[in-house]
Formats: sequence, C-alpha cells, structure tokens
Amino acid sequence: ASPEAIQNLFHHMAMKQRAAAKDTGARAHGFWDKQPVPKLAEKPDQNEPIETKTVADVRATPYKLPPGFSWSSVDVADEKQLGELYDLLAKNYVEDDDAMFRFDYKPEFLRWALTAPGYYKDWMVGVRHASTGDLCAFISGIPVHTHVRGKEMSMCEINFLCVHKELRSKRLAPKLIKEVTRRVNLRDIWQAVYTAGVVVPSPVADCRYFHRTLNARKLLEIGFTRLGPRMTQLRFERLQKLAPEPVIEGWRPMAKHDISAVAKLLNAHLAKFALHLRFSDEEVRHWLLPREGVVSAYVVARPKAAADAAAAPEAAPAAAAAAASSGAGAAAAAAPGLSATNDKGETIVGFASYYLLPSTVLRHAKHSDLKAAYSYYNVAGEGVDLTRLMECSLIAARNEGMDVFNALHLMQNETFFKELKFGPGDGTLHYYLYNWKCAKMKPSDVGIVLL
Ligand code: MYA
Repeated sequence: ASPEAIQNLFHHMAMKQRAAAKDTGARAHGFWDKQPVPKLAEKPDQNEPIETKTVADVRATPYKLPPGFSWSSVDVADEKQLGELYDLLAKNYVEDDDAMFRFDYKPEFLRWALTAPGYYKDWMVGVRHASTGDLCAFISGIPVHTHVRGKEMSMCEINFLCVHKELRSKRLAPKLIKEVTRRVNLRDIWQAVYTAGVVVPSPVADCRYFHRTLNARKLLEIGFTRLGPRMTQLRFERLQKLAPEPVIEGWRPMAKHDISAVAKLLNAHLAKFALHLRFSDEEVRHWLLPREGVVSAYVVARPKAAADAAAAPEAAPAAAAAAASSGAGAAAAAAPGLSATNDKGETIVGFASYYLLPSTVLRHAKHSDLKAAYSYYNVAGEGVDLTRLMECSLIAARNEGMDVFNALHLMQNETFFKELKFGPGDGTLHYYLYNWKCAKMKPSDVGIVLL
C-alpha cells in the first residue's frame, strides 16, 4: 500500500497550535500591532532591522505588574525553583485543540533547554503571586548566534511562554514579552527568534508537523492516530514494522571525542539554509551530547583506513576543507561529501539526533503519557543517505521505548517522509523573528529546530 493509502488520520497536536484560527490580517492585535514586527498583509523583501535603538534608550526599571504580582527571575540551577517551573508548565503549558494531550517537559529537559552556554538568569522571567509566592507565569530567553539570509546576529531565542490557566486573557502575556524584551535589549541584543502554533504578526515561515508511528497499538488506544478506511490494526502494525537494529555500518552514540567533528559537519550543513544557527564546540557539547531521557545523538563513524579507501582521492581534501569552515560558500562546495575527523582519527560522515519530549495523556483510563521523539539536527555526509540515516533514528527511538517520532517539514525532511511512512499532522508551527524584516521563507529554507 502506498503511504497515502495507509494514511491514518493524525490527530495531533503539533500542539503549539491552540486557536490557530485563520488570521488573514483582519483581526486587530492590540499588542502585536505596536511591536517591531512585519504586518500580516506585508510582503517584505528587505533583510534588515525594523527599528534601531541603543541601550541608553531602554527603560531601566521593570514594567509594572497588576497589584498582587511580582517579577521573579527563576534560577533553574536551583532544584526547588526548577521544580516550581516544572509544575507550572506540566499543568498549564501547550495542549492540543481538543485538550487530549499536554506537553510534559521534564525537569531535566528544562534544565538542559534553559542552561544554554552563556545563559543569563535574568532572561528566565517569572511572575509570582505576591502573597503566596507561587509561580504563575513565565517566559524564557537564551542567547544564540543566528544567520538570516546571510546576516549573522546575536539573538535571543524565546520559549516557554506560559500563563496559569486561572490568569488567562488578562493581558499578562504582553507584559511578559515586553519585560523579557527589555532585559534582552539591556544586553544590547535587538532581535529574537521564536515559534508558536498561533498566527500573530508575522510568521517568517510555516512548517507542518509529520508523525511516524512507532507503537501503533498505543497511538490508536490514546486516540493520537485513527485508522483510515479499509485499514485494520494488524495491517497497520505490520506496515509500520522496522528493522530490529540500525542499518548503517558505523552508527553509534555520539561521544565527547566527536564534538568538534560534529560541530564542523553541522555548521557546514546548516549554512545551506536561509535561517539557521551557528554552534560553537561548547554549544554542540551542550545541545548534542546524549543525555539520557532528554536528547539522543548518533554519529556514523568510519575507521581511519576505511575512510581513506572510500573517499575519491581528489574529493577528500576538498570535503575536509569545506567541513573545516562554516561559511556559506564552503557548504555549497561540500554538499556532496561532508565529513570531518574526530579526536580519535575516525571520519565522521553522518550525524542524527532527536529530543525526547513526552506529553501527558489527559483523562485516559489506561495510559498517562505519550512518549515522543522529535527530530532535531541531522546531517547525511559523504556516502550516507539521509533516508537511511533517519531510518536508523526511527529504529533507535523505537528501541528507546518511544511511541511516535515527530519531524517538522523543514530542512530536507520532506525527502524522507514518504519512504519512511511519516504522515502529516494537523498542526503547523510558525517561525518568527522579532525586529527583523525579510522575505518570507519556504519550510525547506528553515534550518532551526527549537525545543
Ligand atoms: S509559544 C507557546 C505559548 N504557550 C502556550 O501556548 C501555553 C498555553 N497558553 C498560555 O499559557 C497562554 O494562553 C499564553 C497567552 C501565555 C500563550 N505567541 O495575556 P493574554 C498574544 C505570541 O491576554 P493569554 C512560545 O512559548 C495574543 O495574540 N503572542 O493571553 C513562544 C494577544 O496579543 P494581540 C501570543 O492567553 C512565545 C496577547 O498575547 C501568544 O492569557 C513567543 C493576549 O495576551 C503566543 N504563543 O496568554 C512570544 N499567545 O492582542 C513572543 C498569545 O496583539 C516573543 N499571544 O493579538 C517576542 C520576542 C521577545 C524578545 C525580543 C528580544 C529582542
């Protein structure tokens, strides 16, 4: 059967999608209309900031909160405060439209997501009830190096905007956004990148979620997936079967001695996309070295002698030189054969990673969680086929007990969806830039995956 024929209805949950009503620009946005972001109807073709200010222009004191609330930077290195943040998000963060699932970012995951190299405590903006001290709202920023259509900038990556359910629709979210903006601006940073399921002015790209079933029975039981017409559970399970172990020779978990090779490979690869981050070795160590239950990462390593034999004599130096540089030109030149040597002299020709983010299954008699792996960064280098690389990731995620593997329709992901039996979800994730105006991008121009 073709993937279309087996197309089961994906009831998802690209969860960042609440109230994604069609927004054509007609709706008034009391807050966003006054922010330095492009209007919804605009079709910009520049590549520049919308407003330019200096630190001296920035308000020195925090914005005023309604009576009874106070600002409180959340110290995620402190177990107690990390636990408070976990509780707020576990009960109040993103749900799907039908309130069947809610993201369950675990404390270890939150610590990883928020203690990025060079992070600032004051960019972890919390709001507490003054009387009880309870954390009731949050937004975070972390520093990143971002490239937008050839311009590199220090930016802030915004995530985890959350207001307690009892405090919704009171315009607390704009307060949080303004306060985090102020704190970011005080460090002389004027742009931000963020994603959301809702449409506000104005997405730079729109990326659909795709899903690959790993545990068919469970996904059917919890209502994440429904069988299409003429499909039985048995047939569905059979169609989703994967090999017992990864199928690429040299596939193994990424280790410390791979960090600099992975950084070279990844930066050379990402330079192909109009929107991407640049990773230092320290950032690769933080974001991509495997952490149990948080992020999994694998390399395809060739022993030194085998790598020499496999590479065409004249191609090897060019590929190595290109991989050693992260410039855009280098990536283009290196496209057919990226590789980099690790600290043990092995040649790294492939890299794959996914993060582990469960959701709580709400009001279900049998199941309490949905274990999901999310495709993160992947590079198919010299002699490695991206589809086979991703097949290995699916197998590894299934072997780690995941129920589903999710991937956005960005970078080159579309090329493997069909063969690997991913199906489209019903959610779209919108990418945004704050205080930047540039031409809208296709999903395949996007090279950033946020957590
Ligand atoms: S996306 C995840 C967002 N979180 C959730 O969906 C969790 C569940 N929901 C909630 O906790 C609340 O509903 C939230 C809104 C907190 C989302 N992105 O206070 P309100 C606008 C941008 O009365 P509430 C993520 O984390 C809305 O259009 N704007 O609403 C990335 C309206 O403005 P306008 C949003 O429901 C976040 C106003 O807020 C979003 O009580 C990136 C209503 O405020 C949204 N997801 O609370 C944030 N949701 O009238 C931007 C609502 O104009 C960062 N709104 O339409 C910008 C860069 C800042 C740094 C810049 C540095 C240079």
